[in-house]
Amino acid sequence: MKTVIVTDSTAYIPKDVREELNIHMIPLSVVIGGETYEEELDITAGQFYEELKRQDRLPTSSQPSSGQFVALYEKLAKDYDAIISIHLSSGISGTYQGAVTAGTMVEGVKVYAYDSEISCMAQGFYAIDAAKMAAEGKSPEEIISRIDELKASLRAYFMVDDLSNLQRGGRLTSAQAIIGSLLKVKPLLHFVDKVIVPFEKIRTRKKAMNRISELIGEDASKGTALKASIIHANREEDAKEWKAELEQLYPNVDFSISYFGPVIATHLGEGAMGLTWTIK
Ligand code: MYR
Repeated sequence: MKTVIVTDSTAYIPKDVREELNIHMIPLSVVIGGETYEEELDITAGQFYEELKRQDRLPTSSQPSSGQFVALYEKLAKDYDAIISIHLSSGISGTYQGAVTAGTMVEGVKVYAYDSEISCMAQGFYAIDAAKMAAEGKSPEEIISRIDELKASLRAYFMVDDLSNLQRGGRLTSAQAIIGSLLKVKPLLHFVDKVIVPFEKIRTRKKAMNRISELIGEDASKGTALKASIIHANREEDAKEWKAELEQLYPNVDFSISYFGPVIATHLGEGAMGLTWTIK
């Protein structure tokens, strides 16, 4: 049984890694300045942040069309028996549902759509491990059971400079009153049951970062080997500094740096920063 991995652009897995591991990527799009761009293909994160400075209207995002899914699955059906298609949380995007629907429309290949219930490099961790296992000839069931294991240990916390983007895009589910009081602070956010909710109210960015550092410390002290990724929205220098601090504190954790690309940054805004980790 030959299995191949598909994920969407919001995993922000660099192109060379995707190519090396044979991970196929389906792009989501952003509309900025009246133009539609498929992220990671027509627009890089760097170009997006530059363009953002020139625009006074906020960008919007959209999921891939079912035609895009069907075209990719049909192409892969020529060479593979199974496709595991791993997507950003169904609580924040219709992309996963698009994969499910397209999976019922193609013949000659079995499509396993997988709801990561998260996004960005957390989803990337799943796709990367899955692709390594697919290359070793593991069955779809074995691969999915490994992704479930990573998911059970996955934690992700992030903060934004300004909550209004998330509010306007309708991706922060909380009572209006709570959101109102959060606007004055830098809340730590996380995912519960596929949607974004506040984790704790914290007043400053530095305190929020220290709190995240404490949280990974709790897991790191249990002795299980962990991999972690700092995710930033155009704050590469801060991300590097934080990585150096975290590496000193937790030498047994394997840290990397990744980014919030155009689609996710449309909702989080420039300056957002987060940390995700799971078992190695
Ligand atoms: C769409 O238009 O379908 C895409 C909507 C994307 C919403 C993104 C909301 C923010 C997600 C933050 C992920 C942080 C992961 C660590």
